[in-house]
Amino acid sequence: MVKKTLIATTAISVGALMLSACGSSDGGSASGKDDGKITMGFAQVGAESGWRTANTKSIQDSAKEAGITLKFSDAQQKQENQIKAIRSYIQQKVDVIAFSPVVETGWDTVLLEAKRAHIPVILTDRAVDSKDTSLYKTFLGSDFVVEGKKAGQWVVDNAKDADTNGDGKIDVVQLEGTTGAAPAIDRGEGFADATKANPAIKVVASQTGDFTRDGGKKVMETFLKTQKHIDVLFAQNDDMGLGALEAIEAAGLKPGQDIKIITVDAVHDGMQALADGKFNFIVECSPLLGPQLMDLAKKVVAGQEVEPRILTEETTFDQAQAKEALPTRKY
Ligand code: GYE
Repeated sequence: MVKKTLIATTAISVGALMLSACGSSDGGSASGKDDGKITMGFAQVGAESGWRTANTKSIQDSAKEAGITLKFSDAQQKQENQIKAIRSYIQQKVDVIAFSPVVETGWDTVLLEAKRAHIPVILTDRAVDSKDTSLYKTFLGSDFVVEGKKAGQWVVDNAKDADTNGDGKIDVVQLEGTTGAAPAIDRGEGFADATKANPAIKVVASQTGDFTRDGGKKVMETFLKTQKHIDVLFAQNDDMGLGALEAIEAAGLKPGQDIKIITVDAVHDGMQALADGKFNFIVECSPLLGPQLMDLAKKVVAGQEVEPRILTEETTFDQAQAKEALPTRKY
């Protein structure tokens, strides 16, 4: 465990030097346990999707590469499990805590406990809605509102095609992510915002599929039973879209043709469905946050200032672009 005697206001460029210089004040070592290594406690959301699997691998691989000792926990999509994990990391006196909050609300108490224990916290992937932004050092991840807007913009730009029964109305069903999660809230908001441009586009049903294939399949089955006609499905991640494919095919409809499908993530199976013509458009959300996260961890442990918000760079894919990108896709 690295000693936290460093002064945060010191110039950024000398931060790394300070780490070794300050350590010498307590017996010649930069670390309380003599190996100079940083220990990170990481409280992961779960293993709900292909995105999450790729994200976990990225974090584990990059920790190894960066020489950071990783304590990793899987909360199975439950906030109480994440809070428990964070408390245990505080007790174990890790050097830095990173986590991807399953939902936005309800973090202030445990984050305050970390702050009082002088353990810096980095948010990765998902945001919290805490008013007190001093409770964490930075937030690394995507802009989910922009992702939702890109998805909605596709419907606006392809309105003629998206009206699959040609009745002048574009009836959209939406599979939402986990209720209360930042990507579910923000993608929904972005989509609604972009589609306002065309009054013919209406979200006629919207329900959570919890970001899982199974959830996507079950909810889509209900939509297919309850809706007279569906022109477009907006699934807030690939996995729910992939689950919905099964329901659509089982109902005797052609995904990608009878129902246009837009998803978010661009994980391998989603990209395959897009290349196969079963999805129509994917908004990319990169799960490969590990390298940047380890870099930030080193900086905050060294007491350096970091940007409070670090955005991931992302693109979009249509069917032709998916075909081209698939062979070299890493996840
Ligand atoms: O889109 C979804 C996952 O928080 C960005 O969580 C992440 C989302 C991702 O389950 O597939």
